[in-house]
Amino acid sequence: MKQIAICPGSFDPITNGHLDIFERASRMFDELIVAVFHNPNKKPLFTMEERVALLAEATGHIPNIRIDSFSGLLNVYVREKNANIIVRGLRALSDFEYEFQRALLIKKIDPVIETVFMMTSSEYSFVSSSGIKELAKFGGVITDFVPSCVEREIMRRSAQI
Ligand code: COD
Repeated sequence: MKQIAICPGSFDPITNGHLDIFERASRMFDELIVAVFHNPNKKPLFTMEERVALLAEATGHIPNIRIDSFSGLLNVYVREKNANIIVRGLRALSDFEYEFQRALLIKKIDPVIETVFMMTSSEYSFVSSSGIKELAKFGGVITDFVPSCVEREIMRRSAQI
């Protein structure tokens, strides 16, 4: 049976930390679906369509990856895609506490679904979407931390950040 894994997130915007997780996870599963969550309570910098387009551009070199979006409960979406694995990245101990609780909650409501954690690569351990936006807002250089398409779009709209 084809092993499909889901990598859910806000990806506002995708960073090299996310990309590193996608590249490594795509080698572990037959298909990796990167799913952008539509959160009605958040005002993202990039619209859903923009985040999907940036993810598609940045991951064009990964053959078995698909970019999608979803709203509502993650476990329902995972089942809709005939998957049973959620991939999450871990940076620090603070990530672990949050992720551990969420993984246990998902396991409780849907025991078939497994959450797989991947450690960040050390060079990206401090990279976050919010940190990148703050760096860009105050004129910092973000070249080393995001795919070039993201740098281009952030620079283009730097007045809005
Ligand atoms: N290195 C490695 N991993 C990283 C890095 C990095 N530098 N930066 C981020 N990551 C990882 C994060 O730890 C995360 O695993 C993933 O990349 C995505 O990160 P974000 O910040 O873009 O996404 P989140 O954490 O905001 O995503 C939250 C979800 C959308 C997954 C969550 O809100 C959700 O599941 N919503 C659906 C509603 C639902 O079902 N809720 C109940 C579930 S219990």
